[in-house]
Amino acid sequence: MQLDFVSRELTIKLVYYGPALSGKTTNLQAIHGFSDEQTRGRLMTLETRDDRTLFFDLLPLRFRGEGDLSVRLKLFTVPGQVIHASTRRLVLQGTDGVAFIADSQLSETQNNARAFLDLKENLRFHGREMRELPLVIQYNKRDLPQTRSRDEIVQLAQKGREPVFTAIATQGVGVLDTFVALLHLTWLSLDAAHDLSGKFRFNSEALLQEVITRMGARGTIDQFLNARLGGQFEARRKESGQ
Ligand SMILES: Nc1nc2c(ncn2[C@@H]2O[C@H](COP(=O)(O)OP(=O)(O)OP(=O)(O)O)[C@@H](O)[C@H]2O)c(=O)[nH]1
Ligand SMILES: [Mg+2]
Repeated sequence: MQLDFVSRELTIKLVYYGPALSGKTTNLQAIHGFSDEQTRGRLMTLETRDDRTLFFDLLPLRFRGEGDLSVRLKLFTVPGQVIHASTRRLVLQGTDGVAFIADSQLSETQNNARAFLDLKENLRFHGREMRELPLVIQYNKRDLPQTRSRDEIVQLAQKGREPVFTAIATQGVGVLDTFVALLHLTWLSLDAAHDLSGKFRFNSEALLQEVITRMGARGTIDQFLNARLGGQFEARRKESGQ
């Protein structure tokens, strides 16, 4: 998080993490597609011919907010391929929240687990613990055959602490639920650590509602948050004010 006192602007960094080809870039493309012109900046992607992120993607978004702060979001993706380990570590630095994009296909189970462990290790490298990080999980590619069953995902979700969502990112399904939940959780953590709502009369509900509206969606914040299959929304206190 960065706070510019002169322009009264808060910048929040969010990272989409996960195994190769799980749909991280596709999530950002969908968010870019939903956002109105005032909100979205240029989506910067750097890909090889076969769709694979080489370095990272970055999508900047801007919201008016309410109270004394406007909000900029920087959404990053990491490159999922195993060989890009050092880039993932770099991109993760100073992040305020993470969306873990898992691939629902049964054949990808091991790759999901490996990437989750990789996330944990890279957080540790930066002196941070996963349980303190605002984290949401998305099981993407629900349209494909031979995926984990919904019941199985519900069971996993109910065992864990992190809110879990399902998605078909190529169709935009579930993308906003994941994003709204991540922003909600991240805000709770930042607010718990820095009392932003007290200091700046900032209203996080107004921000989330603005996000939903500017993405051309209908519905209440609760409807988005309630799309989760399990897990909880609770503030995770940050150990440092990065
Ligand atoms: N059928 C299906 N395909 C998807 C879905 N989401 C993404 N894809 C496809 O999966 C491929 C990989 O998607 P990307 O978004 O590039 O994956 P990534 O996670 O960014 O991959 P890396 O950059 O290599 O880490 C692309 O061909 C997408 O169109 C989905 O929900 N369903
Ligand atoms: Mg990518």
